[in-house]
Amino acid sequence: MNKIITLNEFIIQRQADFPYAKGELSRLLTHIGLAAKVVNREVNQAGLVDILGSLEKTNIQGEEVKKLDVFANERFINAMFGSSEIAGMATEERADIIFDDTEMAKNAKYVLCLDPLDGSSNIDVNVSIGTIFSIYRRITPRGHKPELEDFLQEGTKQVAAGYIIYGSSTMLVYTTGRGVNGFTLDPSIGEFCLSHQDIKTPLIGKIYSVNESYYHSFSKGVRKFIDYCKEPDKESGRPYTARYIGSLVADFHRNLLKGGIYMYPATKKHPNGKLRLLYEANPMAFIVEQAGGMAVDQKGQRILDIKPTELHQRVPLFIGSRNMVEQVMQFIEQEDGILPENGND
Ligand code: P6P
Repeated sequence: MNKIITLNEFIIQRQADFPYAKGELSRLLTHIGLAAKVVNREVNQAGLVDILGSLEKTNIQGEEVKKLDVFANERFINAMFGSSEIAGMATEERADIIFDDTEMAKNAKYVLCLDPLDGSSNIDVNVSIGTIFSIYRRITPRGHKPELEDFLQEGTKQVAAGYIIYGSSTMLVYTTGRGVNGFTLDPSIGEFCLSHQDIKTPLIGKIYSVNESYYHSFSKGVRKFIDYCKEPDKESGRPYTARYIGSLVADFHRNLLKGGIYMYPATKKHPNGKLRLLYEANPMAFIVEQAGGMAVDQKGQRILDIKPTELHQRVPLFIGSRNMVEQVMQFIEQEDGILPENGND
């Protein structure tokens, strides 16, 4: 019988990969695992306790705030500052960066960008949702509170990124730049156990994930690619399969394992797409590239190379199997030119 390797054992084993790290990153990842277990418990009980539904208010994004959004946000904030390894955080639920005015936090090495509960509109109907995190080394001097520039770093500067998917089973998937590994929560022992070692996404995908209700609002190149996915063609295995759950973490995770592309293109309503660069696109781009995939914006620019200018800036996202990302970029280039117009009338 294979030996069970828990998340903590794995992190410690891999710590040798980071000679410069004296265990801070390991402790931080361990605390993320702890926060994930707490949120998982609430997500799984959500139907039983008064934590479903809305708080009848909107967040800074103008989106309806679910009770679980706030719960997850607060749990991760507490766990992260409790790790004493984080100087500050940027989360979807807060307009500005959050920091802990203690000497311990001011001297911490890392900052964290977080989407505490992505896809939470699905929680009331029991569809998988997730938490997405991205970790950077701060660039301003330690001993002081972090500044905005600590968070506006290119995605290539991430030291770690990952997500937790609260689904039929709860998984934590992360990378520190040496491959992607997945851990499944074993509720009987309350531990995340290594279940998907060194994940590689299929280079050839046959699943496309996009909200087709916006079809007429997409650029011509995007529309042409969607038409291409639907055209029967035995040789290339088309029509491809359409799968869209409306929860990035769930759609991304399925495509990561099975191959496919997730797209959130520019539309009239969302000229820069809907997904945020810092705590959705960048962490998923780090993971998919480590797994052999590709992630670009609608100009074909590598997501990880984008220099952020705002904390909550949005970016069009095309992410997944290399062949499908290259295919859609060819349609965009030939139909829309290099800088495609945003959306159609
Ligand atoms: P739409 C959830 O709000 C989210 O950020 C992603 O998880 C999901 O893929 C997308 O938005 C769904 O957006 O416009 O298709 O409902």
